[in-house]
Amino acid sequence: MRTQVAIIGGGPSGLLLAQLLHAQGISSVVLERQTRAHVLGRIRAGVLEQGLVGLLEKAGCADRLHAEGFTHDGTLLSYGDQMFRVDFTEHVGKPVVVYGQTEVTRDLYAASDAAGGKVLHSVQNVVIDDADGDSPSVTCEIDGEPFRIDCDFVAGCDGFHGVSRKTIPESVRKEFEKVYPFGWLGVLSETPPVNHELIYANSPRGFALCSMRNAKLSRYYIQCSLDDSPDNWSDAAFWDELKRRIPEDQAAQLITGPSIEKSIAPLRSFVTEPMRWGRLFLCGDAAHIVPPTGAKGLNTAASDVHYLFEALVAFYKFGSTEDIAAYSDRALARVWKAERFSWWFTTLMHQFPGQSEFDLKMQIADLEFLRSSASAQKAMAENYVGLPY
Ligand code: RFL
Ligand code: PHB
Repeated sequence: MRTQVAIIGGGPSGLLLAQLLHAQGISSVVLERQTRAHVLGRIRAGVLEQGLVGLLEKAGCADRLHAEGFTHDGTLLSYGDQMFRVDFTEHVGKPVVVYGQTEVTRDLYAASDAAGGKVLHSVQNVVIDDADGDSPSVTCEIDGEPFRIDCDFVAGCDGFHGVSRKTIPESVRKEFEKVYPFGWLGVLSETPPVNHELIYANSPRGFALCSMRNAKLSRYYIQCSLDDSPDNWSDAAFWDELKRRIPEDQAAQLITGPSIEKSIAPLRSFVTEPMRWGRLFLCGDAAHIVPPTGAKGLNTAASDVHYLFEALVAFYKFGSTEDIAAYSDRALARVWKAERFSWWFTTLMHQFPGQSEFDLKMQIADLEFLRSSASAQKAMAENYVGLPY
């Protein structure tokens, strides 16, 4: 089979790129290792920057997002008994939208189905060949049968554990990593959110986050140890611990109920450079990971998709290779700023094993500065709503 762009990975990056290309008449095939049901069963991001909303509009799949998503003009931060609000619209004139990644992915699949898009599932043993030559190809197995795609370009949208990044020779690739000594235990429950905005809480017992998917579906996280397991946490124990980590008045109004999903995610900062090798481009989690504090993962994946889409359109419409050559530098310039923000916000809000009294004082001083300084709030808001593409 032949296509213009072979896309490895049918998560949000791969599906969004495919839809944007389709709207420009550029053909693609998406190869996804899992079933569609598996991809749609993953509970992940919940906060979308305007940049991602704009891309979804351009891809023709933002109708449900506009109907069901919630505009958030600010967020709450707490430490000790203090709680304060950072107002995004006041400081930078832009809100964020709360709409689950699962729903974004569902909408992208629906748009792909409507457009007759080619998304092949349960694809095994993907190998990318000749990515640094003029005619790359991708081989794999589908239902045990060999399958080959010849293409002009390969987009590696296959997440942190995919094959695309590892296709770039080690002599070319440089990786930067920071692993945090804790994880997030997340719970999804069919209960109304405790507050109409998100609450990021720094407590002596560890970080907590109160988030949501809609008016009847809440998403809560608590910092946990890396060797912990969701099986160690009954629903009652989770709610008790969450209540101890958020301000008393919020805990008093928290409505609890049975969890419908419970999982632990490790926290990591990771970047690989470069993000292009010949005709292979890395996009999203395949190239970088942020800790979830600050909600930058999916949004940074979206900015990669934007730069890659622009580069491919310039190539196919005008024969220009300038943007293709610039892709890695352009994407990385924004990626590193999102990495910095996510690292800063994670460091500010979590308890670190072995943290000294001095380190704790620094966290509190940083939080008090943020609470009292309009310019510090503006800098936070600017990063939270998303830096320009
Ligand atoms: P994905 O979503 O991992 O999709 C990659 C796809 O590639 C497939 N794949 C392969 N396919 C073929 N062959 C192979 N060899 C393959 N290997 C893998 C996989 O099955 C998968 O379907 O990467 P993508 O598309 O780059 O999207 C990135 C986002 O998923 C990720 O950055 C966010 O979920 C991170 N994240 C958040 N980001 C935000 O912007 N805002 C948030 O509020 C937010 N909250 C979160 C998060 C991530 C979390 N976890 C669990 C990691 C909260 C959590 C708890
Ligand atoms: C979520 O709702 O899953 C969520 C929200 C904000 C974050 C991370 C995760 O910073």
